[in-house]
Amino acid sequence: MKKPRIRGALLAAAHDPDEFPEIQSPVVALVGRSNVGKSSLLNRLLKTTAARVGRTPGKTRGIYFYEAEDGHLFADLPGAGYARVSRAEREDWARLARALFGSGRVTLALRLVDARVPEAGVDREMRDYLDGLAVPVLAVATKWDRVSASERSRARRRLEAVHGPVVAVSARTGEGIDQLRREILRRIQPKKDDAHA
Ligand SMILES: Nc1nc2c(ncn2[C@@H]2O[C@H](COP(=O)(O)OP(=O)(O)OP(=O)(O)O)[C@@H](O)[C@H]2O)c(=O)[nH]1
Ligand SMILES: [Mg+2]
Repeated sequence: MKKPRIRGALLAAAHDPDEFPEIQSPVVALVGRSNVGKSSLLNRLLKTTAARVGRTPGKTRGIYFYEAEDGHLFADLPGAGYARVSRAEREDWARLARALFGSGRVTLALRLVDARVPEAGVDREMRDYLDGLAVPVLAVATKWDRVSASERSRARRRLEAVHGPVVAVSARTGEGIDQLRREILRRIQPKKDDAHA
């Protein structure tokens, strides 16, 4: 009998590529430096509290795969490049990321940046990393609630000068989440014409 699946459920926690689940659906990967808000955003997108959120950077260790209600998967990656992580942990990140993107199943990468920090060094590393892959990328500015109303247009201009169009979201208030969900679906769903080809 087929195992009943709970929406937004954790499918696998992989600390090694050997532990990846069998991937048959498109994968949306969340990439960004430690503490940028990947897991918090994921909880909002999934309407769960399944993903572990932390005050201490480096909360997410392996790649966590979740099943979204729209049929695709989300992959929550560990935070990249946090200064205190060891060389071994950096190598782990690279190995996991290489295996994930090498699977050919990642149809979209959400590249998260902090709305108040146009581009930290690690963000640039992530941008270069993703630019080297043939994966579509959507830039997402997190913690938008921390940008005051009077600062918002200036903050957006600064972000977009570096990243191009960004979707600004707050996992705290839920602002921008519906828009992000729509953008994700628009990018991962096959176009109507292709479906009949
Ligand atoms: N104000 C505000 N705080 C947020 C938001 N999203 C996340 N945070 C806070 O930022 C911290 C880090 O959030 P996480 O979701 O664990 O970040 P992460 O990118 O998954 O971190 P790692 O797993 O360590 O890579 C936590 O203290 C969150 O409560 C947001 O939209 N607004
Ligand atoms: Mg996390």
